[in-house]
Amino acid sequence: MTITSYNPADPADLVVAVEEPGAEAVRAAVARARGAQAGWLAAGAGARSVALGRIADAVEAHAEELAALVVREVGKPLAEARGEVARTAAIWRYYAQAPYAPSGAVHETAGGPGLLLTRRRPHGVAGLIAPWNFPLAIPSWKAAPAMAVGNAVVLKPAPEATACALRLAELVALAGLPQDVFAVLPGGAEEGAALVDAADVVSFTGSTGVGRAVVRAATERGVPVQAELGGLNAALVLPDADIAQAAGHIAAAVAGYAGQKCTATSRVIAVGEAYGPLRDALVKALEAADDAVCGPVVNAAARDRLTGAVDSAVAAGATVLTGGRVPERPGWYVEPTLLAGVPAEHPLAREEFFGPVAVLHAAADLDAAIVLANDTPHSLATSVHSGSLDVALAAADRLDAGMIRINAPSSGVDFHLPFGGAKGASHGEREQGQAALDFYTVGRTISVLPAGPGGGA
Ligand code: UN1
Repeated sequence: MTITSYNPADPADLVVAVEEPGAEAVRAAVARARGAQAGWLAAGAGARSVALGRIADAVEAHAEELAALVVREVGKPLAEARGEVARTAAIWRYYAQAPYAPSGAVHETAGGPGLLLTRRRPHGVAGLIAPWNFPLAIPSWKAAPAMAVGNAVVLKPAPEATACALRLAELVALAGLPQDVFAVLPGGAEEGAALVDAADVVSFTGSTGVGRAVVRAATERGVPVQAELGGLNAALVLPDADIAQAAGHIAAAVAGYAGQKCTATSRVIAVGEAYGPLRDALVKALEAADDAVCGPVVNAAARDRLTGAVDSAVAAGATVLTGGRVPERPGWYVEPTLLAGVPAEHPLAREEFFGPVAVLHAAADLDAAIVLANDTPHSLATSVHSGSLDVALAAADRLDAGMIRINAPSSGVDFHLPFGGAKGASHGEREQGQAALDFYTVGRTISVLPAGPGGGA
């Protein structure tokens, strides 16, 4: 079988075609990575720090080329692609300091002489399964912390982002990394399953269904696993919000990169009097979201799923406030779309569709808005728009999302802070920041007694 990826803006443009390596090749890559890992750890904090810094340099030195590849392979608008490349370099630079971070602590004994130490050590080989929507940043925010603390890495990218991952591997090699410390194995379900079966620690970002299977398989083997899954993210707009600003942020979170982020907004909840002005401002902002903001969706199946869901919501009584059509042009485009009156149980109001489509709800007051926002197992990122910090912070306490963004789009991530969702949106340790360094290590407790006669029996 061949893995192919096509340009979503120009489906005739084949970006890459590679032979599917198969499960045996994955096992061999993990074995080679395992062979390289001890040397990578033994090289020491200084060597790992320098190597990660060089990867950041290599990404920066090829920034425009990388951004163009992200545009071509996964259809991300250029400004966002450039932003992702800059974030990718920043991620490697941030984790280049992590090898020097303390890896444990010294404790007093409960009684008698001696020392008690804790020390965190790498697991071995990290198996990383990444999605296509952040084809450089997500592999990097998994790989960089794993490598900083001394793991080797085998990455299986999504087929749709194969060329980006292979280019990242070339740049890592250019940075002079020891061989087999960072390997990319393109592939699909077979390679992903083989990686989960062979790695010492597993990190997955992708769909809820596949993620659950990955968690089950890794747990069965007793290896640590984290999974970042789908989000059904709400934006709450209070009557005291700056409505124009809120509409701008929400339009960016609905239509930016055609809504293909697990942090995108798909439910807009207007509280009380905010409804009318927000509806009008949001329709205007979505209609202004052109190719520079929205872009195509990743493939024809994604487009058809989205338009099918919109049509079925309309058949069930919903009103299209804007969008809803497929523009007549080459490429897999869907107009930024806002619907009102979508029945509460309709899939569009309950499931992640991963496209530039949102539903608008009215809530009588903040309490009702919070009940509505929390009524999903996919609680990843929620935005709250209000002129009162007190109100927004109080609301944040009652929202069960993992990421709460006040007067900001639900999408967007601070790469140095823990990232993850509540309830079914995530499994296991957070990604990024200190949480990532914890995830890619396991603690040891070391008890030291004095040697010789003074050391007790
Ligand atoms: C962002 O909002 O900038 O897969 C990043 C995803 C998330 C990352 C979102 N894990 O879309």
